[in-house]
Amino acid sequence: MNLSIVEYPDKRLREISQEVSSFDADLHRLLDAMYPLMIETNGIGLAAIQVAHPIRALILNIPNEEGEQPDENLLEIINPVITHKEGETVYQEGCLSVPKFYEDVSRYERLILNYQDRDGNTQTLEADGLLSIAIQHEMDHLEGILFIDKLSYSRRKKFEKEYKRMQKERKKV
Ligand code: QAP
Ligand code: CO
Repeated sequence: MNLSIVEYPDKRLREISQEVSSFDADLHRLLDAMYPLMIETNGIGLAAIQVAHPIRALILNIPNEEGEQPDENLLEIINPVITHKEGETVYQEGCLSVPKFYEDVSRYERLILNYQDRDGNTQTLEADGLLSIAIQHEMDHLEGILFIDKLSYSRRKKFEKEYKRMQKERKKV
């Protein structure tokens, strides 16, 4: 499966992702192809819609203290629902679909998540720290929401200007 990252301002990032109902070989093939792409592109999280598959599936691999992402730390999250959330935390986020731009975003600090794994089994996860932030960032993708949508009006304006300038530079090469 040949996947590539859909980048802002591509309208496909604005679709609402659909619930997964078949936990079949097609789903497994997609997840299996997303993982190496995420690692190659230095990502820690990737939603299926970012590779043009608008389904409620996402993967995460949060680096450990050594900055490594061993395969056994891969999380595959299907049809996630947040059942509890608390606190507030601010983190400088980025996104593979918004390359080379980072800005502070406010999120819940802690959450409890219900989701399904690749075989359709129900799982529960308690998350805080970067994992909690990443889950919320990736779940926003399922609703067509990007982290830049959460910026203040003035920061968003600054982003649009910088991003357009950067895209012009990228077209030259
Ligand atoms: C979402 O983001 C996230 O601009 C995952 O040039 C972000 O993996 C979760 C990336 C912050 C938690 C905190 C971005 C790679 C990767 C770039 C990513 C880039 C290369 C972003
Ligand atoms: Co993202």
